[in-house]
Amino acid sequence: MAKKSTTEKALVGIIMGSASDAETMNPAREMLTEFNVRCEFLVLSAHRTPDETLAYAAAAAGNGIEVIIAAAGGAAHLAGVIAAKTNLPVIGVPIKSKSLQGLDSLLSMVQMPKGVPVATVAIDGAANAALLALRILALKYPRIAEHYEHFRKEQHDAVLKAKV
Ligand code: RP5
Repeated sequence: MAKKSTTEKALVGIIMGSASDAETMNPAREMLTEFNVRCEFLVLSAHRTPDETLAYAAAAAGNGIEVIIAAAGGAAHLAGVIAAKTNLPVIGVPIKSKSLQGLDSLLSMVQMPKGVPVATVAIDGAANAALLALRILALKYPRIAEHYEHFRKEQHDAVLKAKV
């Protein structure tokens, strides 16, 4: 497939609750890069930097962001707090925690109250979060839709070619 130019501005915000989440979230950044979609990749905490988190969420759409991916572990309120302050689609990634292996993160994130949706993916599901963001963007950007079809075909062919 011909290489397509990368979007000029960041369309996706990847936010994580701690620098310790960055390694887990790198696959999301890599997936978006593979699709030539720019992203912001930054640490903001619902609990440790609440004012900055709310300010980011409130300004994101005006800054050109179209989808937000929010990752947090433990008492994982980041995605929900961001969703409370923006109308952009918010995808939550529950991060695997040391004490409860991410079950705490998953349950904190997935049980949003009616009226404030967060699309929660699997524990540590960074790549799928990016793919879901790309599917949302593909509704607006034909070249992302085309790239996604190519990705699906490659995945399909790889499964059928697998030697076991
Ligand atoms: C959450 O607590 C973060 O998202 C991270 O997953 C977890 C641990 O954070 P650190 O104590 O490593 O900063 O807020």
